[in-house]
Amino acid sequence: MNFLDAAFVQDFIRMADDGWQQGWHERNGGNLSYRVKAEEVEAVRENFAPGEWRPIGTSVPALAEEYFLVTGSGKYFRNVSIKPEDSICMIELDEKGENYRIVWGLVNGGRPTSELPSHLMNLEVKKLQDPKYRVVYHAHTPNIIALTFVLPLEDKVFTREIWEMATECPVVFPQGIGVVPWMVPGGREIAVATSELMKKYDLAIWAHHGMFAAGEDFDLTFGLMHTAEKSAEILVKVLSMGAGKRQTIQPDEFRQLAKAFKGDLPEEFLYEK
Ligand code: 2HA
Ligand code: ZN
Repeated sequence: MNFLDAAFVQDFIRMADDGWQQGWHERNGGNLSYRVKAEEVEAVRENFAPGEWRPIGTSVPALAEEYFLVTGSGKYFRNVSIKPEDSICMIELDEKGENYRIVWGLVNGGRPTSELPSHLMNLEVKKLQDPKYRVVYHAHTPNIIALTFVLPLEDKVFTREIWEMATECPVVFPQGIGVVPWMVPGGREIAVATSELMKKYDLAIWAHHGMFAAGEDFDLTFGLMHTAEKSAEILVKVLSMGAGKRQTIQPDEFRQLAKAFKGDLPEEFLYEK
C-alpha cells in the first residue's frame, strides 16, 4: 500500500491540519506522535528506506522496536497536509529503546520533532498504564498559555478553574490537569517532568508555552486538547470582563455531576474557595 493512502497516516495528517486551523501552530510550533499498530506497520512496510541510527536522548525500553509516526523538527503544521513527505516521518526504535532511525518521510532531510524525548516518554508511561494509548499531542494553545501568567502554577488550581468553566470538562478529563513550571523545552529534563505528570493525568500544561495531551486515538486526543483550551478561553473572557465570577459550579455540584456520569472526581480538586 502507498504510505500516504494508509488510514492512520490520513488521520494523522487531518489532525495536524485541524490543529493548524485552530491557530495553535504558528510557524513550527507544536508536534504530534502516534504509536503505530503492528498491522499498520506491515501494511506500509514496502515503502520503508531505513536511515542511520541516532540517539533519542533518553531511554524508553518499554517502546523498544516499535514504530512511530511523528512531525519533523522545524517543520510547519501548516504544511503537513500540503507536503506530508517533507513534514513528517515514521521512525523505528532499536532493541533497547535508546536509538531511532527514520524509515519513511522527511524526504528533504531533517529530524523528528525536537520534543521527541517528551513524546516517547509520555507514550511509554501511557502504554505501561494502558496499551490502548497511542497518541501524544503538543500544541501552543493561546488561552491556556495566557492563564499561566495569572493563575498559580498548581495542578489543583488549573484543574478546578478549567473544570468550572465548562460542565463537560470534569466529564472529559476527570483525572484533572497537571502543570509543569517554565522549563527549557526540547530535552530530557522537561520530558521527565511531563511524563511524571502523565502517570496521573492525560493533560499537562507547560507554563508560558503550551499543552500536552495523550489519548487512545486521534479524535480523543484532539478533542481533549480542544475541550481544555475552549474552557480556558471562557475563563480568559470572564477574567477580561473584570467583574469576576458572580456564580459558578460549586464543589457539591461537581459531586452530583460525578454521580450522574458514574465517574469519580478526586476530592483534592473540590476544595472550598
Ligand atoms: O517548535 O513546539 O516545543 C516545536 C515546539 C517546541
Ligand atoms: Zn512547543
